[in-house]
Amino acid sequence: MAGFALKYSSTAAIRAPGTSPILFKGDLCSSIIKSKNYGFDAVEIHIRRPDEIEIDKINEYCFKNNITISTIGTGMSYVIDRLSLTDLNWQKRKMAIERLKGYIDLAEKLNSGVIIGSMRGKIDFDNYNKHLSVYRENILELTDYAEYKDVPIYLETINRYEVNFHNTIEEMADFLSSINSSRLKILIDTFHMNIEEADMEESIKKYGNYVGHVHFADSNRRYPGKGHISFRGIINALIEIGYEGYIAFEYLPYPDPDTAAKKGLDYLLAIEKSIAAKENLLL
Ligand SMILES: [Mn+2]
Repeated sequence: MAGFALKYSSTAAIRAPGTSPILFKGDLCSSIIKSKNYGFDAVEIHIRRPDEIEIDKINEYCFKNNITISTIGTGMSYVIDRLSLTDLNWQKRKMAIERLKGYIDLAEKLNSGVIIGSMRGKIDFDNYNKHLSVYRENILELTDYAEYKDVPIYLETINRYEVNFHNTIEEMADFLSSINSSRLKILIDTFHMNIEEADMEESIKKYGNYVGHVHFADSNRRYPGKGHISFRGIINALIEIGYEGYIAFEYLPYPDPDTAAKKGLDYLLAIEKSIAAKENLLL
């Protein structure tokens, strides 16, 4: 957004339950136009299968409206199809890998990144080492493929009630440094951070080099400003680390998608404006 430091993405899905944290539902091309009209810089699309969208049409709409597809959300492949990278059944794991390679192929064509969040799966602690070892193998295979396709992968740090391992940014950063791929970064999500991080701003500053993508939602998964997270602090931390990626609005479309989109954007842009004004005063 002109004059502002940060870039914002809406979230869109063709189909999703009303209770999922996605702003716009229905035809993706309409959501692209809507996002542009609200002032978003990009759209994050959440899709179940990589082959369910018309790539050329999406690219054409993005080009015409001067907007991009920042990221592809893959959570539906776990929520609906139960595909995960920690599944101890090798056939299911193979299906998860194939699905994710499909998302990477799509991302290459849309010039986007791929999110791996829920697809990390849930593990049982009696088999912790087995789960973690197949997980590592799978992530290595996917990062190799992503490097070859030149597509970034964003591994999401998720709270313990949804994914039961690597819940803090520190744990995720440790895992990433053991993988050591230039295409693998962390997706930080304020809703999850609010549950897991001792100090959200400090974590962002400390692990800034690892951060590749950001999800914004307030403490209650509503639009920023509707809960108790300090977005001023978060925005300051992101500016301080020189964050250049996108911030996607992954929150509940309450009371309705349009109000939620507008209120969230207005709130964050007002914070950015006041930070910029303060900086000018100090000069
Ligand atoms: Mn998220």
